[in-house]
Amino acid sequence: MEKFTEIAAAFQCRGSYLGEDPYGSGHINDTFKVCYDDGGQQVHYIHQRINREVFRDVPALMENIGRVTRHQRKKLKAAAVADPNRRVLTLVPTLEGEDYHIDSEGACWRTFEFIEGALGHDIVESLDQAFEVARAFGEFQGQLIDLPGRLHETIPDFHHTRSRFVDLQRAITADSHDRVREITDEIEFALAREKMVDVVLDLMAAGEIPERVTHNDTKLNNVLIDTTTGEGLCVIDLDTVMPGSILYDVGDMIRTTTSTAKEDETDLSKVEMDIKHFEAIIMGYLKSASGFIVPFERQLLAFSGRLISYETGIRFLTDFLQGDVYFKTQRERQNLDRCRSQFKMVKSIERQMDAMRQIVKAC
Ligand code: ADP
Ligand code: GN1
Ligand code: MG
Repeated sequence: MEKFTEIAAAFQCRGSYLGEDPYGSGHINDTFKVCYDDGGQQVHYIHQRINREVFRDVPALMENIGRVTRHQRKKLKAAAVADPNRRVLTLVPTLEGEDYHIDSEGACWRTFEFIEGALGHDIVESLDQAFEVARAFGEFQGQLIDLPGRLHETIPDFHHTRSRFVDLQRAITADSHDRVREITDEIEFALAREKMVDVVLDLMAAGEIPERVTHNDTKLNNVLIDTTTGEGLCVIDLDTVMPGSILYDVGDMIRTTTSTAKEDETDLSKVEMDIKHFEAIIMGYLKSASGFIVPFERQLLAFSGRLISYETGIRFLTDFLQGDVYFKTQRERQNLDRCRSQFKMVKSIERQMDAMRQIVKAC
């Protein structure tokens, strides 16, 4: 495609451009796996068009990613691990040495070395995989625990659940697409749970839960799993790495890695929080995080799954009310389906909260 000839020419990629395929299933950016011919050998890169509606300050975003990946690389080098370049993202600079390129239409692009022999999964395949994903995200937090200076907040109030709740209330009042009347059950479900939105925020404000460098988008598919060994190899999708609570990360792992249903599953009988997967996540996470987690954080690990499933559900519901302007959709009412499956997760977690707390205690 013509567009990629322009993008290929902008970055310091090896070889000449052959072709591209849309890649992955992210809801925000546009990702392409691009093939190059390097002296008869095929090499791949990831070219990514950054969503500027969502990420307003691209220089700050890219500065974060540069700082984070350099720090990770330093840690990997110090630990003398095998294959460091498959364990951290590598940004490819533009010909001018910048870490992003603005194309002729004003869109922002960045490029990563493609990590071969590893895949991100949309649905968890095994308990071992759940363990590995959680271990990898915990390891990522551990690598960044001593990152000097504070990162930019690439999306202000990203996991500020109170703000997300207020956004929902505003969308209900505005009802700009005349959708409120068809979703009164979902609205009632959301509003009835207002009490939980301040729990983590209040503890953070009181200094009981520390602010740390967290990933903030710890979906299952944001860890590349080695296709041969099954190891959780590389944490990707670093746009939202910024100050936060580890509970946001653990909560999103629980949301996406304890159910074997799709995020937009319409058969809600399939959407359940599976306690065995939860146990695998907690064990994997604590394998990496036991050295830095504090008691208040540990106490809220089970709750975090309820909170982030709820928060993500109300974000989908808000977007549905606003006419599907934030998350990419492939079909009508997809955001509503996504919301319903998140709320089903909330219910499933609420039913199993005691058992989940027991598991955390036992680990
Ligand atoms: P989004 O923000 O849209 O979720 P991601 O950064 O997660 O974008 O990338 C989308 C998909 O592309 C990922 O799920 C993963 O499968 C793949 N991917 C991203 N970066 C790499 C990489 N450096 N090497 C191999 N695959 C990658
Ligand atoms: C978005 O980009 P992606 O698909 O990894 C969203 C997350 C949501 C997730 C829901 C920047 O993540 O916050 O939890 O969709 N990312 C942003 O699937 O809003
Ligand atoms: Mg992603």
